[in-house]
Amino acid sequence: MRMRFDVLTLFPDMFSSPLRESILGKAIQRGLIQIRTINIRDFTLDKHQVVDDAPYGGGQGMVMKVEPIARAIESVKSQNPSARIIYLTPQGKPLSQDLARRLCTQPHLILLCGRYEGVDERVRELFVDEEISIGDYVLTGGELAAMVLIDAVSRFIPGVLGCDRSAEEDSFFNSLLEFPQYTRPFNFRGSCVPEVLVSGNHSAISVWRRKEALRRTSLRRPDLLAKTNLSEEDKRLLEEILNSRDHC
Ligand code: 4FV
Repeated sequence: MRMRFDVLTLFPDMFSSPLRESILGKAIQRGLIQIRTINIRDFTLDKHQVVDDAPYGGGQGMVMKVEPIARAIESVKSQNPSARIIYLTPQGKPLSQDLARRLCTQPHLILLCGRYEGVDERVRELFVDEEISIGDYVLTGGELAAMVLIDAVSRFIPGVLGCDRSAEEDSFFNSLLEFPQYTRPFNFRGSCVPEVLVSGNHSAISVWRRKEALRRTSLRRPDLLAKTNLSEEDKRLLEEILNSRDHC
């Protein structure tokens, strides 16, 4: 399984270093993922290479013109008509672990990065297959959102996380937040690692980890807990947590 990401952007150099480091960098070297940047400005026909214009109806800011984007998309689609076009925008569906896992089944994604006030509406109507948001805030451009998506999706490609690790064990896998992690030293300025973690009792360790994941999720993201199908054991652990909290 390997994936190809074609990124349509006005700032291709933004992608040079972030994706070349560490795990993603190795995955690129090993050919598990391919990332190609395409400069939308290269698809203008006028000598000033204009890519944006004032919004019809007036208002602040500029809008990205449809023609250069259309030519850029058609040039990529001419090589692979089945490529799926994703537009990164705050108006898109929220990126999640489940959505990242689903996107990982697509061999070829075209990621469209907006700038200014965004793209002309006809880009959405005529070309975009899916709109995705990385969060309810406004960025200066879709490039960082595209990098976040590439990172989250690539982790599901077998081999990217290294032989023994799979994204299936992560936070949100069973839509709970991760349990606390510790490593040496055992005692740091008087703060010690929970005894159970050095007990060697693996069933006690997994119960402790499940309980701490439930505790953290119920405290920080009760919305996630509502979406989790809790086992009887989970409900018992949550009871303990709530009772212990009452007694705090
Ligand atoms: C964004 C987000 C985002 C909006 C205006 C680019 C900016 C500018 N993309 N998730 N949040 N995009 O803020 O994906 O064109």
